[in-house]
Amino acid sequence: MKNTILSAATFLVAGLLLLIAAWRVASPDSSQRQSADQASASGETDRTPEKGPEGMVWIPAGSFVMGTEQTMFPDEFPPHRIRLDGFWMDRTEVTNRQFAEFVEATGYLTLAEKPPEFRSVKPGSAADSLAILPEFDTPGSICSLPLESRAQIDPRKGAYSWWQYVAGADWKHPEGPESSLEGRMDHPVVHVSWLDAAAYCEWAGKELPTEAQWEYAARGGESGRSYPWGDQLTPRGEWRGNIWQGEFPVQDTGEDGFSGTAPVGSFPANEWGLVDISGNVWEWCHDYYQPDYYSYSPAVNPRGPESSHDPQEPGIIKRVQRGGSFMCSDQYCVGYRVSARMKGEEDSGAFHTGFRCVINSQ
Ligand SMILES: [Ca+2]
Ligand SMILES: [Ca+2]
Repeated sequence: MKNTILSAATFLVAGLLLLIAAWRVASPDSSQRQSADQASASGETDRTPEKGPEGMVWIPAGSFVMGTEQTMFPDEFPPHRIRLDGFWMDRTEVTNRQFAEFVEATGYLTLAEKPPEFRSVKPGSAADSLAILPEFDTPGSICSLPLESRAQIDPRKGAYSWWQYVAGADWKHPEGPESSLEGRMDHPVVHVSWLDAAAYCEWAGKELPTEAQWEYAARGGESGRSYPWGDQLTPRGEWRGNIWQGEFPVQDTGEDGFSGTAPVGSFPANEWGLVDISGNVWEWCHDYYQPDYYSYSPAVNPRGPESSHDPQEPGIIKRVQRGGSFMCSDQYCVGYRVSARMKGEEDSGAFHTGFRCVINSQ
């Protein structure tokens, strides 16, 4: 699990690449721009169910172009047409209130609340021989610590200067043992691993969205756009999601109204009624992560590769994360682009990572 710290460092590399790429994403490829057609994967016309589960919206069957050419990130390439059946999706990220109901009903303990173990290491890999360092051998999770200036960034540590393992940080203590959920029950739950999110979904009778479902839903029926709300980051000067403004990682000015997480639904929904699909917190998807999956992904209802493979950390089992978070800025991560892919080891959460669920129609 402590490899999450290494994963956090990849944000830095990714951020630099994205900075280079940022000029390219400003004008999406109009050749990809088209509405999803409204036919199910089996070819039958999709009918919107009259009434669905509470807090969920119907995402109609259709097809779309997944991925983009407008990127320097090879894992978003090649763009390819995908057809999906319709499904229900949570309108919001799962909130602390909802997660508390699950914990109250089941007594579930998240992994951040338990003694650390390596649960996401591939047997026989080089990582299999790693030992948990003493300073990490206590329950906790990953937080970004505030810096007073960029002078506090240690060049030898890089992103480790602000991403740190905090003992006692968990979903009930988002910034560590002195913090609480007071006033934050309608904020998205954080510090949940993929395994925790999957446990919640099973209890709720739901599933994590596949990566294809997530991107299709985020695009709201438009294949070529950069963001869930269109092609401009701030149309008419308005912020449409909770991300980072100001000098990263020193000062989040909260120009969009929020530093840190926001109550779900604080920003307008996309065409299909989804809020915070980009920004606020990263969202776990069902799929294992492989950077080249798009080159051989099936065209109908893809559910991800059979196993994970991240060349940067081949011994670690990783799942896909989508949508960026309140920590993403145009200086650094731009993970709030609808095509942007991220990965995280499946046994680790962080203070900017949550999830939402789906119910499949079949
Ligand atoms: Ca913000
Ligand atoms: Ca989100």
